[in-house]
This record gives sequence, C-alpha cells and structure tokens, in this order.
Amino acid sequence: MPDSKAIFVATKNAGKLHELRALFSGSGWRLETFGGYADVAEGTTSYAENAALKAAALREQLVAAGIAEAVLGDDSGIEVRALGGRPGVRSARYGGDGATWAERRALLRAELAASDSPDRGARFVCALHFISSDGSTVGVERDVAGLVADKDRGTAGFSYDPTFWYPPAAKTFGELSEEEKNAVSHRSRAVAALLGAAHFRRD
Ligand code: ITT
Repeated sequence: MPDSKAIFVATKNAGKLHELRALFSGSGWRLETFGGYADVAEGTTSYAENAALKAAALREQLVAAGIAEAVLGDDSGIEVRALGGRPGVRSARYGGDGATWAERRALLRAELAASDSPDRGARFVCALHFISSDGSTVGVERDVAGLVADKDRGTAGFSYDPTFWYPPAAKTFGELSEEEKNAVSHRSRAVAALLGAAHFRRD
C-alpha cells in the first residue's frame, strides 16, 4: 500500500476515535489527533451541521499551527421514537453535565417508561464531514435501528451502547465485540459511505 495520508479527527471522544481508527484501517488513511483541538460550541439543529462545524474549527486551528492536512468531524447521537427523537443531537449533554453514563442510560429508560408508550424503537445516527487538504468537502449521514433495552446489558463500547438493543444480534451494542459493532454500526455505515463517495479523494 502507498504511504498513508493523514486525516486529523475533530473529536475529544476516545470511544469514537477508537472506532474510527479501526474503521479506517486498510483505507490508506491514518487518523491523527491535534493536541490543541479546541472543541466548538455545537448547535441543536442537525448532526450534519455540527459535524461540519467541528471539522471547520479543527481545520482553522491546524492552519494556524502551519498544518495543511485533511480533517474529519463526527457528530452522532441516539434518538428514541417515543420521545420525539430525543436526546438526538443533545445526546452527549443529556441529563446534564455532571451525569455519569450509567445515569444517562437509566434516565433515558425512565423517560421512556414515563411516556407510557409501548414503542421502544430507537436509532443511532452518525454524520461525518470530511474536508480535504485542498478544501473540498464530503458529508454523509447513516443510522442503525434498534430498541431501548430494559436495562444495561454488557460493558463494551461507550456511552449508550449497553442500552441499545440490536435485534439482528439479539444483544445490545454493549454485548457485541468491537468487530461485531463495527460491522453494523451507524458509524461504520457512515465511514463506508464516505470511503465510497465518488468525490472522496486521497490525493
Ligand atoms: P466530540 O464532539 O468531541 O466528537 P461528543 O461525545 O461530544 O464528542 P457528539 O456531540 O457527537 O460527540 O455526541 C455524540 C453522543 O452520542 C456521544 O457522546 C454518545 O453519547 C452518543 N453516541 C454516539 N455514537 C455512539 C455510539 O456508537 N455508541 C454509544 N453512544 C454513542
């Protein structure tokens, strides 16, 4: 394989970064982080907009540091149908800043129970926004459907994974191995779409 080229990822989320690195392995790209990456204030409108905001902010910060490389932003979330799609773009902040992930997952189940809806349908969504070193952009968005589990099951993955029941595997994402999650997840589908985009270029 020719020398890999760098993509700097605009994230402070270690779980995301870990998954993205695995999903890009063998693609010819190597994923890097920038120590000085200053998080952006995210909007509440769309994943695509937030992913673009993150990528543009990192690109600006890299240029200021004299680095002209490609960048990638990931904005994602979990949407619960009976809650009108919440927490959605606010998933990372659901339950307040001080809440633990176990508390956020429990709160989500409690809210669903309080809604009295029999519908446990949910989906994970991932938007990716890529900016090449010459400034051209590619945006993709993909999802994966599932259900809110009755309780936390498994400890793999991160954040909402233990409470996201994936019917085809009859397990939560928290019970899947890394490879199993990466074969079906919203993020893996978005990465596949990005890598397959006709105008996604490596040079
Ligand atoms: P960065 O903005 O620094 O990338 P973040 O965690 O704030 O990190 P987002 O604003 O995109 O990222 O929030 C996404 C949230 O959605 C994330 O914190 C999780 O709570 C949830 N999420 C997204 N993908 C997930 C996955 O694969 N498994 C579990 N939870 C996920």
